[in-house]
Amino acid sequence: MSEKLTSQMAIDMEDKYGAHNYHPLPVVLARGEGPFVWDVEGKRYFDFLSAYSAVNQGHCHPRIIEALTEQAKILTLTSRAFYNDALGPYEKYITSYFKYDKVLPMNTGAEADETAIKLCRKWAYDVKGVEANKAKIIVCEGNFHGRTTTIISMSTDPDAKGGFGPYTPGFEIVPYNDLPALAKALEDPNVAGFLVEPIQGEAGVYVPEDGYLKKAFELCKAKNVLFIADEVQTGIARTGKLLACDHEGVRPDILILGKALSGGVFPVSAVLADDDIMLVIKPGQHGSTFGGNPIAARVAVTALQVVKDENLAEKAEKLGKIFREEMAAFDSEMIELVRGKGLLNAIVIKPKNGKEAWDVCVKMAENGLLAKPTHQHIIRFAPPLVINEDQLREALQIIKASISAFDAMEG
Ligand code: IF1
Repeated sequence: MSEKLTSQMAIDMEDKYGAHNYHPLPVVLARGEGPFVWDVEGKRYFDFLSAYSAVNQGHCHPRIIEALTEQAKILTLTSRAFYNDALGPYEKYITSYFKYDKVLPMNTGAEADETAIKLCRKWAYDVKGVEANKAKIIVCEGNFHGRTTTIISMSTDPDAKGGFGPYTPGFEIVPYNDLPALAKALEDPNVAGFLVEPIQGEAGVYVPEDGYLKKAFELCKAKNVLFIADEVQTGIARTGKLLACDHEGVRPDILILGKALSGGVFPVSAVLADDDIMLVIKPGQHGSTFGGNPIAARVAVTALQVVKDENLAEKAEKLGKIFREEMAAFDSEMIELVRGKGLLNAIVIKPKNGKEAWDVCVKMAENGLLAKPTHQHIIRFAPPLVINEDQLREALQIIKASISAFDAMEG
């Protein structure tokens, strides 16, 4: 009988046998259900990271697990060399759900962003008439769109970008939430697209001023430039609307989805666009072994149905307001500000006696709530959208008590 795995044993194994490309909190999880996860010793936590907004529907949602397990018994992967009986119905469902002509199914968020970049460039050459290999895509300072070599080529984060050159050309960087800078960059006739997160997640839940997305969209339209929204993290009801762009009535020319598109049970991402853009990619010009596989197709349909059936966008809107009101009213020397939309929120921590956001996260873990700093002083709070009001208020008590423990310390 092999000995029971303890947290320390699991941590030691990952350290010895796994690449050191992460620095996790010292918590070893073994089970998840709804807004909760349990570690190997059986301790329960509120999950306030949701796998970076991939489990919006809650951990192991029964309907999504059912779709996963049923399809897994029948047909898992055909490749796109052949048709299958799950992809067409999924494509019909998701294009109707988000109101676009077509979808290009991929697996990870980065792959979807890469797909959007290729689609935008090809549209620039075939439709806009940009000279071959001259297409440019505007991105924002503080952007995060994934970890591939091309995507980090447009990053402004030294940790994400440094040491991985040479870089892919064809990207212009402008400050986020800065319309004059965008307008200036759009003067270049070779600009094909503007790729933007409606709220910058990794940058620390950076919410742009009201009207930024709408005006940015209008500036792009005036210059025949594609507005590309990366909703991998902000989409699927996270910010209180189905898409973060919906807060401003913006319909992206290219929409990028991932993470919660599968409810966190399988890698599923998607790029949506209308025919005049999507059809510039011809057979053999793009694809992926697992893209649009039958499991992904069945899981994504169910995950999207759950979002609608359980009114997750409305819940996120209502509970997000409670979260921000409660945290804004909480009097603490360590809280500089609270910001966010729906249930994508963050607090900026003012260090005290050498204690920083990381220490607050360790204390919250001790008290039964998991969250992780993004950058040194910002803690992101993003629970599964299935959390109910009582659970949210219980979680708020844990957050406040954890921070108060540091406030109580003498300076
Ligand atoms: C990690 C960050 C969040 C994303 C947006 C595309 C992708 C992501 C807006 C790529 C992925 C994940 C990646 C994960 C941590 C997490 C993250 F901290 F890295 F930046 F959420 F903010 N667009 N974000 O947020 O999707 O290829 O990962 O499926 O790399 O550590 P992916």
